[in-house]
Amino acid sequence: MPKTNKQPVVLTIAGLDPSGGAGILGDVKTISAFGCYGVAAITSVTFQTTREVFGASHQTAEILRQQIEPLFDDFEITAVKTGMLPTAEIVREVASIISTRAIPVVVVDPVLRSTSGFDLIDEDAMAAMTLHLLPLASLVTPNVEEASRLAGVVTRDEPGMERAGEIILRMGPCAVLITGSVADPDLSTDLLVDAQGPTVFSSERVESRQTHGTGCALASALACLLASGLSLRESVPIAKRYIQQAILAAPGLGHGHGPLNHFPPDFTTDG
Ligand code: PXL
Repeated sequence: MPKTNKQPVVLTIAGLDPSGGAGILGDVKTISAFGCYGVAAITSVTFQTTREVFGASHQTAEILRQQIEPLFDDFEITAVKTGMLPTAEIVREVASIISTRAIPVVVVDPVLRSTSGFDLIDEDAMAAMTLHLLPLASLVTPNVEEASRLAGVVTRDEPGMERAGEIILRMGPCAVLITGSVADPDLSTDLLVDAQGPTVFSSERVESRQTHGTGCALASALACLLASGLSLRESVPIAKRYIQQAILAAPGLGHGHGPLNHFPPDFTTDG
């Protein structure tokens, strides 16, 4: 009999990007890279390449529930990571499922728009996310544009990011990580805001077009690290280093914003 090796089970509830860089395919690859076991439920089937999103077929709340409920009956799910939640109906369903289960880690990536500029969720979904889902989150991971829209303030510089972080924190999550500050073009600066106050995490920025799905990968990496028992302040630098290595080792596939290498050869979790 093989020795049992209980990996944390991480559920991603997100869209399908058939080109493999973002959404559940990118998430499950990231989850595997962190030694966790990935399970997934599809909120929307998008039609896209690395160049462009052409459209999407959103799932109903009923179809989403039918995917998720059996997973909870079969697995002990340590972390849930949410991505593209395209409609208010879907957001409310996800919030309802999460609120009736004891899930130790809930990471909400408030995906609003694709890198190529396609709106992935509607206005009602954004309002529902603020109202129903953010209060259930251990961590919410907006980029600066998403943070601006959620908080209704400009987040171009560090004081702006801090203000947005505090506004979003008051919506109910335990912590907010705002990513992708452009204040210093040489640095990748993220701001964590939680009950302990604001903390800045900076690393060298990697200039690249191979960035499709970086937000999905960062949120999935954080879900895994938190599921493995690390603190937020331990997890953020590791997740940032993973993204940096995944961009540096990108395979250069497709003709647009290419995918990451979700299994970067030089990456280890211990620095
Ligand atoms: O990177 C944001 C994102 C998230 N989820 C899905 C996507 C995208 C971007 O295209 O397609 C399914």
